[in-house]
Amino acid sequence: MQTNKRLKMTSHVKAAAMIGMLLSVSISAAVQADSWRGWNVHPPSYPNGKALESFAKEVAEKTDGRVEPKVYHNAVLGDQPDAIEQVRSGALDFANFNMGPMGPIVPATNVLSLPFIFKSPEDMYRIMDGEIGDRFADALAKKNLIALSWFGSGARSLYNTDHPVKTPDDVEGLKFRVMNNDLYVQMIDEMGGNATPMAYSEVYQSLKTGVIDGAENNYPSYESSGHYEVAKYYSLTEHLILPECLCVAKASWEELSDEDQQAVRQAAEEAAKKQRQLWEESVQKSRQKVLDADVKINEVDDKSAFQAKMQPIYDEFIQEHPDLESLVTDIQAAQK
Ligand code: BDP
Repeated sequence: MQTNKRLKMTSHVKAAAMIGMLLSVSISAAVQADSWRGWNVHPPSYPNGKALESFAKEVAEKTDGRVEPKVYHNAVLGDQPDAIEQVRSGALDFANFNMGPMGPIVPATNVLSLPFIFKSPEDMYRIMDGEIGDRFADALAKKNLIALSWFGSGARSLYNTDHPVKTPDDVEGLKFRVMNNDLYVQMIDEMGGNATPMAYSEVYQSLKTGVIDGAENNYPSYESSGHYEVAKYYSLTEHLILPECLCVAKASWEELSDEDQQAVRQAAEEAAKKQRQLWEESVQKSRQKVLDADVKINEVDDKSAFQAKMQPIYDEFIQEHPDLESLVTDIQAAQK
């Protein structure tokens, strides 16, 4: 039988054991499933929520119930930076994390946050599924995060409560919420605006009360968070195409037998496939929903005008992290 370091004895089992000892009857210890707790920032209806649910189901099936994962949606277990720490320490067993807020913990992942580094979500998938993706997984593993597969999150664009952004000049004077990463503060700064890092859960209220004028995200998040209700101008800057991981805590991973690791990895790969399939459909649905709610969507006049503003970020980044230059150039070379 599969042995598991986390054997949990319930009070019933303990009582039974005592009775067994008293009666000098040998009883075999009952093995309870290893209950895994998983974090998700999104609602269960979001593609990532659905993919995590199917991951949980597959893991339970493929391990014959030795691992029983449960997903906690809507960030009820904490905001993303906090949840990353919880998975790193093993307090949580798995999660779907965006690579944006991962930067302060795993510097290599900041390469993925360089604006416009990926030309399209398809390029991002192809590159992350190959040898370059493995280099990011290695960097994550050094920080106790086992990345088993990569989810997509489309392209992020700017939105605000005041006016359409068509050129970098239109960004001036606007204050945007960004994810927890100084690179994004610099990104908005270079575009000509102001930025403040803030938890995702606080953005809606902050837009409503005018603490910020805007934020940036993909269509499904812009819609499911309700931000579109208050920030009606969505401008297609498409400045970030960020991968997300399905990550397992190193502590939880190492408790698994080889066979169960194999099963969990397979379930994670299937979950990523499902998430990517659901993604496109979700983009279209969200786009339609926000249009029906009178959101004004606009193309920017010239994307390369925004892109040109990002050069100092690349220059500084490579100067500060010479060891990461090859990752940047390899990603660029893979898209030529
Ligand atoms: C969404 C990501 C999620 C982030 C959120 C944000 O999927 O992980 O927490 O953006 O902006 O697109 O914080």
